[in-house]
Amino acid sequence: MNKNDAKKLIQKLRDDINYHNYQYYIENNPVISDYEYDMLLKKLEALETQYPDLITSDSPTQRIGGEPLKGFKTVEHKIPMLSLDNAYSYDELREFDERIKKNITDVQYICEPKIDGASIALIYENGVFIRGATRGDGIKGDDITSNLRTIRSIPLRLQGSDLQNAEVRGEVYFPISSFKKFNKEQEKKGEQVFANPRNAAAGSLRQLDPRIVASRPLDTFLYYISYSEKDFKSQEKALETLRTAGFRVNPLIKKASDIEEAISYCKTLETKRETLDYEIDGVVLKVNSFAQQRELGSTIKHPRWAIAFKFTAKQATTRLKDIVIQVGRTGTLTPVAILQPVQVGGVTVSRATLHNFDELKRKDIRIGDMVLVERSGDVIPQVVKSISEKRTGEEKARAIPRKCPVCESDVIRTLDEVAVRCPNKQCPARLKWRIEYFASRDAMDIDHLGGQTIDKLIEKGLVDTIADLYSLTEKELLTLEGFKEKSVRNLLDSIKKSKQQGLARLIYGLGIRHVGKYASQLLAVQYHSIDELAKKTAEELTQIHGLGDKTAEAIATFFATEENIELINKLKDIGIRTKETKKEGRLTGKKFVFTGTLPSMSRPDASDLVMKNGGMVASAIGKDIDYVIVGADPGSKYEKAKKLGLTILDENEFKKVVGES
Ligand code: 0OX
Repeated sequence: MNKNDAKKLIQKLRDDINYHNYQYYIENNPVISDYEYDMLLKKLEALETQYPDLITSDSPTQRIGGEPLKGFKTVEHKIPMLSLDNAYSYDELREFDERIKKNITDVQYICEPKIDGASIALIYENGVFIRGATRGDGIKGDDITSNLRTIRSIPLRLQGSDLQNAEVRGEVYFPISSFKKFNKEQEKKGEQVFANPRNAAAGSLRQLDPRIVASRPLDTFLYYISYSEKDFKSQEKALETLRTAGFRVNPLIKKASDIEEAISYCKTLETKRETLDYEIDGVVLKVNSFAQQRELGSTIKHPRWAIAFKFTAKQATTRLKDIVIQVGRTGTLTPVAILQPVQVGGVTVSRATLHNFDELKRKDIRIGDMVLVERSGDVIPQVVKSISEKRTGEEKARAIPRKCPVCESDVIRTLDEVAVRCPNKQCPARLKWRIEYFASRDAMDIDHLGGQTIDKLIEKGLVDTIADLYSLTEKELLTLEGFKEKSVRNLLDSIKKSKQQGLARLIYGLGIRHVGKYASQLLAVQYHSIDELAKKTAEELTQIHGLGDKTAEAIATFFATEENIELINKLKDIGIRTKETKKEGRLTGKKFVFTGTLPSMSRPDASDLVMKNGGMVASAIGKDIDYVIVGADPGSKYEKAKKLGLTILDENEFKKVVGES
């Protein structure tokens, strides 16, 4: 191919890739597979390697890469980034409206979810992204261009001609669903965990190595054109322009014709808050007309034409009364804060996680401290920081325990791990977790076997292993405090019933590291019996599509351990179902995800129905999911499914698909 042809082809490939990028990241409507997309990108990369002088900064190949920086340059914003005035009640919004109406009549508002992320300003020249900065102090910010380039929803070249030379503003955020996973992994690697998605977004943008930023799932919403050659009449038009230029604009933004309508919007949005996959901390109301905005002008701090209505805070301060040590299923010791109970965003919080001892030391949190507590998304409450100004000198630091608080074994702490562990496999704390896990809803689903009952069983020495549950007698159970004939009967019945739960649930209930609900089903479908599974080497296990190396390794290790084999043999003797007849059904090969409460079915029943027909139930949304079944109050999975354009069904439609209606 001569250079001229290469140039043409390069242009065509870039246009195609930009189009598909837009379909995927902005429209949530991919029209080609990931594989096809990767092939286009590979082809472009090959051509650019052959003709390096044809590489331009707006090429889709230029998102990742770039060497780590030594530090960020400080840059001045074209127009100062003002902050927003706040309102904490609907009456304050009405006062804001009154102030506006002193000067102008007939005002309409644009209501925007207030994204709780990191603010950014992006500059485009001749339609090409040339610089991006943090808000900083509003006048000057950090030049974080190479980090922002890695975010797929930020176009490197704009569509259309409206914003050729412009500065636009918006928010970078860390999706809540990815945040939880991300924090867990950071914790495992011994790296910094973030208190909330906002800190994770801001912290990511401060990374000096753009490749690290590229590996994080950051996303954006844009909401403001701070400078452009073309004039727009209103915020509504500006948002439309941003959208057509290729930016992501929040789909929940609405126009209100008066302040009462805007207030209803705030109320509705607050009820939706928990269902979104991004954090919002309020609503931004903006006077729609730009002529009116100009008339109102700004103070040195805030525009007079906008206000932020703040939702109930999800943070509160309270006294940290104690730090107790919790021993987990794998023996990991975790410090947990016991708090003076406090309301955080409408929920009473009396315990909060402190993650691990490194975090505890890093944040210098002491018993007796006043602390800032936060609840974000649906993650467990956490202690953000201690308020050191309030210290009296009486506060006490919590040292890393040398002994397990439950069984008093000496703890171990390996160099590469942040975790402190109790090495005693027979530690009652571990046994409790193991039984709880085995009995849980997605595993053997044993009703009436809660944490307190398990504690009592262990205390009395009635169970040493999971298998012992099945030999419990009426007489023994009657010796437990609070147990009467009826409660004993109920418990024995549900233990008996669990024998027939089936292979997938059994594998899951064994609590093998890295083996979740989905992997358990894959294994059950593949091997049909626990004995077959136990024979497999890690290498053989990795052959199963969808099973990772770490998981395969963990399974092989589990079955290479004598006491586990003993347990399996006991379970077989008891008559627990450890074999599965091969299931071929109308749902063979189909993957389902459930979110929200179904009107007439329990989650385990619905899952069983899928598995009975040869299908599988996954817990996380991904592109390979065939059906997403949505009930009342769905979680962030619903948003994600919509974003990926997956098939979404309600209970009735689900029943039709499984052939039960
Ligand atoms: C947000 C948000 C922040 C631009 C002009 C006045 C304030 N966090 O979602 N700021 C603004 O507007 C700025 N809008 C928003 N939606």
